[in-house]
Amino acid sequence: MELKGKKVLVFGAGISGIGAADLLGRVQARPVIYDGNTKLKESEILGKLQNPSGVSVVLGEMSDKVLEGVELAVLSPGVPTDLDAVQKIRDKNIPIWGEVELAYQMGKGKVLAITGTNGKTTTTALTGQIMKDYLPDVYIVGNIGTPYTSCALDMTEDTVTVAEISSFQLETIQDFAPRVSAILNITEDHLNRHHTMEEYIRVKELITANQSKDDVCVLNYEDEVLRAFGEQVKDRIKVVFFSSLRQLSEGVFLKGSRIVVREKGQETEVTDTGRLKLPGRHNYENVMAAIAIAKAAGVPMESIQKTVENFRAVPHRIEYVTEKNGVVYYNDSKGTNPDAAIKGIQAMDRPTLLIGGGYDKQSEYTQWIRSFDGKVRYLVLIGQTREKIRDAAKDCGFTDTILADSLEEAVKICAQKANPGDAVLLSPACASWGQFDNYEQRGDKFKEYVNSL
Ligand code: UMA
Repeated sequence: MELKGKKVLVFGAGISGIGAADLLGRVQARPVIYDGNTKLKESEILGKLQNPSGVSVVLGEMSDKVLEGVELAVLSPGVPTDLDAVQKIRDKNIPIWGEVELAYQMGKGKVLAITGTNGKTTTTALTGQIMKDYLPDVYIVGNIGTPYTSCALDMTEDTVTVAEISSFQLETIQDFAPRVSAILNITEDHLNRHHTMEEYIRVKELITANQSKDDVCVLNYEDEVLRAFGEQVKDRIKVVFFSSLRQLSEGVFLKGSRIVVREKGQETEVTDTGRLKLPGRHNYENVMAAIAIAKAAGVPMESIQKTVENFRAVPHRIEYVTEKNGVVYYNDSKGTNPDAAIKGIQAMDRPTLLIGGGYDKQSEYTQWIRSFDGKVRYLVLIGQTREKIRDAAKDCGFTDTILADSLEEAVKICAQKANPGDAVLLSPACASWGQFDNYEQRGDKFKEYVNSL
């Protein structure tokens, strides 16, 4: 689509909206940034743009007037597609692209795209590092925090883009076609947005929708949904499985403590898990997925091996903070759903004071509480879900819960109650929204409170 001179509505004034408006400005379109939040200030939004001239801002109600002459709407990932305001755009037959679709249409080169409920940030960061260590022109973008649109116009045919893509972003793709896609796992998350598990799975699987015979899709063999999906799409795309539980006839898998690639009957050892700086089986899965993606993108095995052995955990994912009075503090603010938080508590090897709770995504907490495995001394709860989690814990027979009014108070309670040799873990099983802008801010605040104890 030629965008020069066209009026384009950018829905959402967060980092995706700013990235999209900047890109549109550079191709001489006429962006109008729309945001439902009336507390935002036009001057502050314009102040974030590289070139605000010609960009207008509309806040509050989505009126018919705003949509007059609009030829394309670009949605930020956080905007639900069933919102009345979005329906209004649809009713006017205005094409709707997600911010990712806009970037894809404007970008160049090869795209490697990673989705999954958990592990996608670590896998994207690791895959991105493998590509950067091998090639000169690599961007790491998407849900990981750098909007894809912010780099799209700087790409060339030689660029490799490694993109973390959330289910929110997949809902609004159209032609987005990665050369290599990966779905790491699918467990319950974001049901307040997608409503049913079936719909959440459908949206995640959209990552392969425009892939064809020469493209590759990397899937977790131990996820039943993904194993079945692999069977279903294998005639349309090349499927590569990885497994942490069994030796596959083809693919990437754990053989004892070694990570092995088997291809056409030929086995190659990539590394030993003992040499990795990422702990836990879930991380071995992330590493195997990154190996499969990088291999499909043509990176030689020696280069892959070097990077995976040197790669450290990303911030906010079971991140060691400090030790105070014999108590070790870990920041797992990225544990934004029960399944991710289960990985957090499983990684602890000592009695733990766990801080949980936050924004209500209508998740079920029972499995998370059952995974405590006698390790949790106290569960300190904050945010909108604190009562709901306390009640779920009680139903599971776990009563050592404490309600706190803020994260700062929760940290102080943990510091008072912890004994030398204990761990304090922030792994909330909930999103941060409502109390914080995002999980990064929550994790940074946690580290600040811990360091000032
Ligand atoms: N808005 C409305 N109406 C709505 C909803 C939102 O006007 O109904 C406006 C808000 O007032 C706000 C703006 O939209 O001003 C926010 O847009 P956004 O929520 O899409 O946030 P961005 O800042 O653009 O960040 C988004 C992703 N956020 C979400 O998906 C919620 C970031 O993922 C991503 O890093 C960024 O784009 C760059 O691509 C964060 C996230 O929490 C990390 N992702 C979820 C997750 O990982 O679980 C999916």
